[in-house]
Amino acid sequence: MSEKKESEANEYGAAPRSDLSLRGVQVFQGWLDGDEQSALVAALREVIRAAPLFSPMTPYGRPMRVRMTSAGRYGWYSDRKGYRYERSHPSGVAWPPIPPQVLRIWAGVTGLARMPDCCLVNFYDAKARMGMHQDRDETDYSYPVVSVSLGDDALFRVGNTTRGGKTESLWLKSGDVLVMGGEARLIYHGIDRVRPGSSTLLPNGGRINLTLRVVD
Ligand SMILES: O=C(O)CCC(=O)C(=O)O
Ligand SMILES: [Mn+2]
Repeated sequence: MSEKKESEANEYGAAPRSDLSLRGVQVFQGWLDGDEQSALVAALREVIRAAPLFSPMTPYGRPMRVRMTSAGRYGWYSDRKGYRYERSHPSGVAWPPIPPQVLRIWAGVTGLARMPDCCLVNFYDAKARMGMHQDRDETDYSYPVVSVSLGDDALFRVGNTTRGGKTESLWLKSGDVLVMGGEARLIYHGIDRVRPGSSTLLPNGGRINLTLRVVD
C-alpha cells in the first residue's frame, strides 16, 4: 500500500474519500499498483484452483457469459431456482478463504471492522458482458459493495436505483476499486464490454472482477 492510502484509511475508522464519484459510486482509480495487482492475481489463482470457475445458469435458463467462482463463507450462485448465496462450490467443496490481500482492500476503502462474507470472482473473456442489475441478494444494505478490476479495461455503466432512465459510463482499468454504498448501494450497474488486449496483467488476456459483499 502507498503512504497516501495508509494516511487516508483509518484502521477501523472513517473511510477515505475517493477523488471521483459517479452517481454516488465512489471510484478509487489506481488503488492497486502493478505489484499489488500481480500479487492479487497469484492469490486468485489459488482460489480458482480450489474452486474452479463455472458458468451459472440464469433463472431464465441461459448460461451466464461471465465465468465465476467465490471465496469466503458464502459464494454467489444462480440457477433456475434464482439468485442466492451457497455454502459450497457446485462440486461440493467449501469455498476457499478470502485472500488477505482482498480483505486489505475492503478495510482500506470502507474503514469497516466487519469483513465481507463473500468475494465473488468474475472472469470476463473478450466477449463477456454483464447486464444492468442491482446487487440485492444480501440481508443488510447498510454495508457497501466493493468491486475490484484486474486485467483488461471494462466499460462500466451506472443507472439509477430503479430500473431504466438515463445512464452514465466509465472505463474501469486494472487496479481500480469501486465502492457502492449509501444512496448508491442499490444502484443499477453493468459491464457493457471489455477492451481486449488493453492490459498485460493476465497472460492470456481477459478481465477479473472481484465483488466483495457482507451477506448476512
Ligand atoms: O464486473 C464488474 O465490474 C461488475 C460485477 C458485478 O456487478 C457483479 O458481479 O454483481
Ligand atoms: Mn453487481
